[in-house]
Amino acid sequence: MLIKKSSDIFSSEITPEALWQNRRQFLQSTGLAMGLSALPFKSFAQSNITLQKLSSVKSKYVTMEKITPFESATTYNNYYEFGTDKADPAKKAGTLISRPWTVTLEGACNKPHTIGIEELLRLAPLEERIYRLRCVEGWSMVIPWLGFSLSELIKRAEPTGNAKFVEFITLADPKQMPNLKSSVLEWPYVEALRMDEAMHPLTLLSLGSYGQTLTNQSGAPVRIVVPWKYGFKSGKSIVKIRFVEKQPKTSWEKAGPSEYGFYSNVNPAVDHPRWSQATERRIDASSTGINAFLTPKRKTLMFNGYEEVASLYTGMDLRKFF
Ligand SMILES: Nc1nc2c(c(=O)[nH]1)N[C@H]1C(S)=C(S)[C@@H](COP(=O)(O)O)O[C@H]1N2
Ligand SMILES: [Mo]
Repeated sequence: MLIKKSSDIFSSEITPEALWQNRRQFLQSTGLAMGLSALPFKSFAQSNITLQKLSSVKSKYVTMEKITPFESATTYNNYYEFGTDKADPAKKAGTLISRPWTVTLEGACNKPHTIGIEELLRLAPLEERIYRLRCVEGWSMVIPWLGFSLSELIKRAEPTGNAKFVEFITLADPKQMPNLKSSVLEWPYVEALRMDEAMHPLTLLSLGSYGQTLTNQSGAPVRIVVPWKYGFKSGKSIVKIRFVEKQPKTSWEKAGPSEYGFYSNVNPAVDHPRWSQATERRIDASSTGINAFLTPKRKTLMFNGYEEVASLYTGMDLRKFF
């Protein structure tokens, strides 16, 4: 069924056991069939490894919708550091060095620190969360992420009362990223959330997808996923998380302040100045490239269907704070 009542597809539903088991079998048959404990993480540098064995928690954050094929989700990407064409990241992100990797937490917090990727992978049980991702351009996907709530990491830094916003700074290394020579955006790619948005349990720190570590084009080795906001709020390849008092300017706000607001909540009632946001096209195997324009449109849902976040915006005019 293409059109469902929005209440049918909320992410808070639990996948029926049978479907979940099928997914497990599928995941176990993909990737490397080896226990993670058998090898240290260092030996996995650059290759995608199965994270299945670390994924012990059955998440309540799943949607029943058809999962976007891995092939589509990893060949139709936005990662402007590697080029602005949807096919560029898959072709060019092979030069990204995702190990060793550290994430530094700094700014308005009692415990600023740097954490390595191996420690990050073990910070909290990895959950498989199946989220819709809605790009501001009008396409969407359904992706099985692996990760845990960003709040787990934020708590460790003990943000102070001055930490009103959280800034996410991503990797910007011209040696690894060919398109940093272009000025399409200001580098590094910077995104930010209000503190309560960053602490919301839906906000995910993702370390994998499709049962394995993130592919480079998907934002290896660690990215943010904020499912109720347009995709550009979900920064890839995060190196720094900074707690700040003032609302930061993000790369997209700097590039087009009238088009890309700080909040960027998915909202079918507030159009982008140049196009409607009322509908979207779901990307799948037959809908990439030129075929994307032949895929039937579906209605975009308020907050991308994640209505549990509505209380974060009580009393705010979401036309003004778009
Ligand atoms: N560092 C960085 N993060 C980024 C982007 C980018 O260009 N650079 N593009 C954003 C946009 S516009 C979207 S829609 C999502 C796309 O994620 P996906 O390619 O994994 O679907 O990543 C976001 N994160
Ligand atoms: Mo996007």
